[in-house]
Amino acid sequence: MVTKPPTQNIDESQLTVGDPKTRAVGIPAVLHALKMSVDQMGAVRTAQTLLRVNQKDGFDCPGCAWPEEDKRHLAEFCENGAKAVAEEATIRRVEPAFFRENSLDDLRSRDDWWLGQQGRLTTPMMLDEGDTHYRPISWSTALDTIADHLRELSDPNEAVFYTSGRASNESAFLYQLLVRGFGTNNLPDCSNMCHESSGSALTETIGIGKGTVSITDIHEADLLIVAGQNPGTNHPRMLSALEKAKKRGARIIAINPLPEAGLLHFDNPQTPHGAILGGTKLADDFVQIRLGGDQALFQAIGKHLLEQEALHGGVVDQRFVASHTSGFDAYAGSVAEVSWSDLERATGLSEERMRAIAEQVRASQATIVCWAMGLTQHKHSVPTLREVVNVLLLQGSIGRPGAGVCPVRGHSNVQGDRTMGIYEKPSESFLQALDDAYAFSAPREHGYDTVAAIRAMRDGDVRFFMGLGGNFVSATPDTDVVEAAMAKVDLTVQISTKLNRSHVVTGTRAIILPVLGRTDRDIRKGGEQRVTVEDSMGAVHASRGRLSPPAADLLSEVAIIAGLCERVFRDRANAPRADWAALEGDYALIRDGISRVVPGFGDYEERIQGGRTFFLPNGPRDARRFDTPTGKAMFTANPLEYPHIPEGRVLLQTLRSHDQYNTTIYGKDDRYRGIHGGRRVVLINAEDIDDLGFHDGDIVDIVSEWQGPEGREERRAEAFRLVAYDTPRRNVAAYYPETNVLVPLESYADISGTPTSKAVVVRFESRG
Ligand SMILES: Nc1nc2c(c(=O)[nH]1)N[C@H]1C(S)=C(S)[C@@H](COP(=O)(O)OP(=O)(O)OC[C@H]3O[C@@H](n4cnc5c(=O)[nH]c(N)nc54)[C@H](O)[C@@H]3O)O[C@H]1N2
Ligand SMILES: Nc1nc2c(c(=O)[nH]1)N[C@H]1C(S)=C(S)[C@@H](COP(=O)(O)OP(=O)(O)OC[C@H]3O[C@@H](n4cnc5c(=O)[nH]c(N)nc54)[C@H](O)[C@@H]3O)O[C@H]1N2
Ligand SMILES: [Mo]
Repeated sequence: MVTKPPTQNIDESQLTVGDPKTRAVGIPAVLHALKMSVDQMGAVRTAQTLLRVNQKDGFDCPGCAWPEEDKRHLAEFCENGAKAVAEEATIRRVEPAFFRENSLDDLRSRDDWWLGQQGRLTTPMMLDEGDTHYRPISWSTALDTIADHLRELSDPNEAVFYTSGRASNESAFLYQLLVRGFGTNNLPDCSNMCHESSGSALTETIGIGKGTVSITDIHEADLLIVAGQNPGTNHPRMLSALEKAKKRGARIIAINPLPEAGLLHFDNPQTPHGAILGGTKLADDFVQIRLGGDQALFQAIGKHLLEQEALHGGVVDQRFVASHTSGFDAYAGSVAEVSWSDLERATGLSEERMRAIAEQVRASQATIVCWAMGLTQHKHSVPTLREVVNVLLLQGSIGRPGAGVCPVRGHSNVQGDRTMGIYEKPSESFLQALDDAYAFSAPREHGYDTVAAIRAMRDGDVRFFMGLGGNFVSATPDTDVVEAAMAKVDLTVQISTKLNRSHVVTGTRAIILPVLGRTDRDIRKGGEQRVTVEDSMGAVHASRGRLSPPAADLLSEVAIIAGLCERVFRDRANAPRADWAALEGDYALIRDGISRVVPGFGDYEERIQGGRTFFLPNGPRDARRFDTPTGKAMFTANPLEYPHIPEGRVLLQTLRSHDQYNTTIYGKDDRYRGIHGGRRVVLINAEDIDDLGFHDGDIVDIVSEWQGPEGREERRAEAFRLVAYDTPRRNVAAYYPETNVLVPLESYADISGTPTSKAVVVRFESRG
């Protein structure tokens, strides 16, 4: 079976384009969120639910990983958090009758928006070889079938276990134990496509793959640089923190090819000032950089700072550099050599402009750089982030108040999942601790990351795939390749809350295991359970669902995984030892296991009582301790890289609209960018439309071009409307996941392996 992502059932006839907004949130956002919530949940459940988001005894917002403020508002939610909650807490249901009425072929002709709109999954479903429809099965048959299949593999490395970032600490920890107990490290995760570049660059340079700031640091910073991030849509609660910093006198520099509304202006709906009086101007300086120009910009800042140091002194924190860093000379040499004309070409900014930006950095006593996908999804993302670290190290802006690195994570527990060992390259110390705690010997050989897993599936080396959440088929690059690869697997299993494309593009056999979400009450034998999560700033806290679950016998992620452990490890000589039924009945027993394996979780249970939050240890932040080979923070010298765009071509970034959560599409509007009623648009500079011989509003195919080992490869996404937009010349933007079909599997970041979702060379073709 080779399928094609659907285009036939998509109606874009209502698409309209208006003026983009220059300010974010305000009352319209609140009304919009409430309307969607009431549509999905009804009025009573809306009230019950939204008041519980991010409260001390409520549930953690599944929207994003931005931390909560210490002093919580009664309704600590944002428009897009409310949408994420409504999507999960919907009263719509996908029951066995739905699968009787809709064949697999019908479902394959639907896009992720339609699939998601059908509601919560309620019953385990199975698709046998040759079946045209899924049919219901019992929980025990489902889990037995999976365990039997795993037992029959000739090598544990024929199995792949994917994780998305909503899994709690408890389920993620148990999942990696299942996988390693079974005998493989094939644990690709969404992080491979997300902040892997941040993890790679930070581990190497400062000795920890995480950010070094807390929310208080954000409030106390002198200068906040927000690069490659669209917080107004993707981390709206961050705007309140930026506003607070601003009120204390911080400057904000926004670095982005697009003038995103949330970067420019914020109307905080929770204060009268924002709701009525016109809100806060956020960015003092908007830097409209070219796609992939950030490495050059940070080199330029470093170059200017070093020149000023040589002329006048007082710029570089000499004490910090001497005592806490290594590699300074090589770094200084590399930026001295790079030419301003190359930096200008890479960024699209003049030398004068870049020096003016650098002057703002020089004037700051405490600088924080925040970033997201605009910096991590390029071929040269790791060197780009090393340059960010270089600039901060020059001024000693790491490990002191109001200063540091702030990779802003996506999924609400993606950082926690990695802490729990969801990683294809686990450290020896982690594995040793796991072995000791569970009396077995975990495999040492590294496993597949996301790109490697797809290759192995494509090549017929994988016979089993399981997804703990997520939507592997739609989220990964090179959709056609992935769909064909999925079909080569014998059994694909998805543990999911909602229907998505990964349930309908399957292996020979497929199983859907419906699961409780964050908002659902989780009662197991030992009583009502809570789970824990880690936010983007390394703070851990509990989350407890409050709503009645979509079906009475729905299991939690923990219960499903514990059931599999029980079955897979039965009669196995080298397998983790634990009382799986007891763990399933009381998650505190899992937390006890975590506290024995993962550093920083001592007294876990006590530290999360009463809604309390605790911080995990962080060497750079806590004590300017850098756990690198030299024991110091490392300056690095990185040759300048930036994308080269061939004649007649443009560079495409794939991004999120305001109405989606990754592959979950809430609706077809992108309010801040002025797009309504459709998603198949390309935002492009008006002069480029002219130069390429098209007109604003033309419908075109997007064709990506990639030089593969066997010559030039082409990939096509059909029927997109060209929309004139304020973006740099030859830099265009279109929504993910519709454009994932264009991203070549082999186009990924050096070192981190993250697909280059923000840099795809494309051309346009008129449609016949
Ligand atoms: N509502 C909502 N919230 C979400 C998500 C969601 O889909 N919806 N997804 C969650 C997840 S998993 C993640 S990872 C985050 C994603 O959060 P973001 O990273 O904000 O998401 P993107 O839409 O990919 O936006 C990328 C931004 O970077 C800019 N950009 C692109 N290329 C470059 C570049 O080369 N340089 C610079 N300086 N800027 C560039 C784009 O113009 C855009 O503003 O959000 C999380 N939160
Ligand atoms: N072209 C392009 N591709 C990208 C990106 C991009 O910017 N451009 N961004 C990348 C990034 S940053 C990321 S993080 C990935 C996201 O990749 P994924 O994490 O794989 O995708 P999501 O769309 O977040 O997954 C949504 C599905 O998760 C399931 N789900 C939701 N909540 C729960 C839960 O509590 N438990 C369980 N078990 N399941 C649940 C639902 O069934 C839902 O359909 O996509 C990546 N792909
Ligand atoms: Mo992400």
